[in-house]
Amino acid sequence: MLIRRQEAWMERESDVTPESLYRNRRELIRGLGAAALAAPLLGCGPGGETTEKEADAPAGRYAGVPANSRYRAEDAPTDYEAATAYNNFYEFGTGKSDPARHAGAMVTDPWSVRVEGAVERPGTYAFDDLVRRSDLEERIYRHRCVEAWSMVIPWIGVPLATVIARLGPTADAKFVQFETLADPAVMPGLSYPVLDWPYVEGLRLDEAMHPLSLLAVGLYGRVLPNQNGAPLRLVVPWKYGFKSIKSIVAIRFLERQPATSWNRAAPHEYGFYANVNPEVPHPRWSQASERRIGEFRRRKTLPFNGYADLVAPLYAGMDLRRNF
Ligand SMILES: Nc1nc2c(c(=O)[nH]1)N[C@H]1C(S)=C(S)[C@@H](COP(=O)(O)O)O[C@H]1N2
Ligand SMILES: [Mo]
Repeated sequence: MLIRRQEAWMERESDVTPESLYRNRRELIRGLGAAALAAPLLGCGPGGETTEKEADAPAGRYAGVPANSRYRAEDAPTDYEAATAYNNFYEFGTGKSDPARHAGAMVTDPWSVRVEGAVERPGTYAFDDLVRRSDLEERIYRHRCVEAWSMVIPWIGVPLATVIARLGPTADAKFVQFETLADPAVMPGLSYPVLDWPYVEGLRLDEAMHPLSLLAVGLYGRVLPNQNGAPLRLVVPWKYGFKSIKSIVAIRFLERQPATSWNRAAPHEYGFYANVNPEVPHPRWSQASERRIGEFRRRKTLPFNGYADLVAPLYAGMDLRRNF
């Protein structure tokens, strides 16, 4: 059953026509232009709740957050429309449009995150205590799903290392595990045993501390839409997208390598590391190329999703075919 569902991934891709993805490109570009102009006026307004209306406005809550010029993929960003309408968030269903349809019911404010395990300052943290406005920066990252489609997304977030350093992992902490909300009242996907809920993911501590690892709270200058993992999701751009766990409610510091959802579901198909690697095919499809959403021709997939110069040293001496 599990295998069937996963094969359905590939087929569902054809549901999204190039037309629907291109539809709003012009509108988006105009919108972003307006946002950039409006930022000095609107960007520093009072904080507080961002309604759906506000998120749709030209300048979102995070307009004016400084761009980090070191981390700007040169590729053109994917349409906002596509990035927020074509999602994987299985708690809301396995179809690509299920998250956008259902995730609005998830309450993301107030939000708190449990910090547990081998850490000096464990406890339950309110969102604003974990992520401060002054932490935030914009980074444009490539985003490569294990299903062989990709996007380019301007995220707003805080380096994961900044948050972890404040929490103070102890010498025993070698890994970090993250856990997603699992609320059957708002997540219809939890009724199906596609994965063992709650969704969990993990990184080695040095991967988590790597400057590329980001805790995202927004995209395109706006608050993260629920379907993209509001209010707080991981972004690890050199790994397949399933590592970038959404709507995080717990961060756990551990001595041993933690369980991770897709690895537990199909260990021969989804490794713990899940580094983007065009040379290691998924057992049921090639990873040598990808379909960039909004483009017609496939692109070659790059080792570590194009971030090899920054992250390859993390894996020195490892056999990346075994540790896939
Ligand atoms: N909790 C949770 N996190 C998740 C997923 C999920 O189903 N549940 N899907 C993953 C997968 S497979 C991908 S490709 C990305 C998709 O992120 P996006 O919808 O913002 O593009 O989220 C990842 N994080
Ligand atoms: Mo994915």
